[in-house]
Amino acid sequence: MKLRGADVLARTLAAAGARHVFTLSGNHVMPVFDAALDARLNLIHVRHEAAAVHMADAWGRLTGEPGIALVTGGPGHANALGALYTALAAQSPMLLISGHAPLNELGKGAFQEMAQAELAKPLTVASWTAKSADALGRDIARALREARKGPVHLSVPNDVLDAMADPTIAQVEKPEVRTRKAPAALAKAKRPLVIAGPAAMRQPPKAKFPVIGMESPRGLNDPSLGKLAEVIARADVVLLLGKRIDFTLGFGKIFPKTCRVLRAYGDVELPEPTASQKAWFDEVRSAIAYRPAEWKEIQNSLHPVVVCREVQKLLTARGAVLVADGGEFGQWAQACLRAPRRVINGIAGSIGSALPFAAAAKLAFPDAPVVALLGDGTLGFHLSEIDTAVRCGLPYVAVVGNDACWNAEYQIQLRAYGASRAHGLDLLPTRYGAVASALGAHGEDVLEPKDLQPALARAVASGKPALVNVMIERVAAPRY
Ligand SMILES: Cc1ncc(C[n+]2csc(CCOP(=O)(O)OP(=O)(O)O)c2C)c(N)n1
Ligand SMILES: [Mg+2]
Repeated sequence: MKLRGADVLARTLAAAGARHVFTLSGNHVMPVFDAALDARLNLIHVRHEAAAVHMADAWGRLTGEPGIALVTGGPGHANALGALYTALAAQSPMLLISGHAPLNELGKGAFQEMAQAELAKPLTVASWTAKSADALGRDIARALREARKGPVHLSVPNDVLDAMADPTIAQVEKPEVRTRKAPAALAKAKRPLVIAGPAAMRQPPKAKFPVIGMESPRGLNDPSLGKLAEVIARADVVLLLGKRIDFTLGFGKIFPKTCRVLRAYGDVELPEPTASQKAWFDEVRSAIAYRPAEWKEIQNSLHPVVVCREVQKLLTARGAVLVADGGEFGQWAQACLRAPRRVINGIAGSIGSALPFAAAAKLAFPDAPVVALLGDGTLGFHLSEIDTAVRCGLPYVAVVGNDACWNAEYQIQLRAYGASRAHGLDLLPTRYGAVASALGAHGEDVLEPKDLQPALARAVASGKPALVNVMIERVAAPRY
């Protein structure tokens, strides 16, 4: 018995372990919606295609299993593309499947015809168009294998989805993990450092070496890395683990001239640290942990430090997930908050992903608290995803630092052009808590410091997706 291409696609995904598909419907992919029923794939239907990609991205980063996004052809695909940039920079395991005009109409002005695979190419580690129903299962299996390195795109023409196909379901074999020994220079170094790219950071080698993750476009000025710059300036050997020398490392200029910079990819076995290396690692850890002592004195205000102090109490539970995104407030969140799991917008420096990230995190870890912090400008990108969270029952807590401003850019104006030339970056002091309530979530608007803690407590207790909009002080991101 033959199966439709769409059934082969859905069953190959399911056989590889996929359970959820983040999607926005459209003519081209309706055969896959139909096939998802028998393949027992759960559809999470979003409000914008970029949100589906962000969710697949967060799912991939948090679970290690490729997140699956499914969108329609042409404009649906185009809407999804921007979000791939964030996933690419984060080396996220994920697959974007886009519907596509039928092969037999290409070049004739087909409905929503577009050079989709070409458009997605620079945003992915692999991107192509399926050519036949019989090969579709193998296409999906290959896509899932390639997706271990980063986002992959596959366009699936409508006629390929509808054609009858060989029913053999391609298996996606688990990769063989080969562990290599770290370069010998590392064991002999006096002041070694291991700096990891995003993927290596998520699976750091088990070792007593501190592995420093670089996942901020601010590089050494990433406020979650404290005074790391001071210890890097003294390192004698640096091992870059799955990390290229790019702008985040000042194109190599951040390392002292005498420092040896080595590179490794994949699973690396780090040496047992010597006694003197252990003492050095203590210095490294305390440099990273550095935060200005004055912060403790900030009280009785809605300064971001005060907001984070209250939010930290929600993140102590086992497996708690911190999501941080967007602007100066996002930088405060990264500086102040610690959690067992963290997903941030990352090296791409693209704002807007927080609510989709939080929804995917809650789906991945239903029993763990998920708290997202984001600016008010950032919130606007995917505000309607609150509806998705309500509909799908994904009770995260989003804390919006509302300074009625695109403050990160406003701060650039202040620094570069002066206060008299700061313009164009105001937002309104909108009561986003009320907006969230209207969308069926739990909403809070916090205007006074005394209301913050009770509002957060009610948000958690509501058991619903919750948004706590805090009218914060407009301050620049932390610098040490
Ligand atoms: C997709 C995208 N568009 C624009 C920017 C530029 N940008 C970075 S931060 C920022 C302001 C964010 O404002 P908000 O979310 O309110 O945070 P705030 O800085 O006010 O705390 C902007 C516009 C970006 N990084 N990514
Ligand atoms: Mg703002």
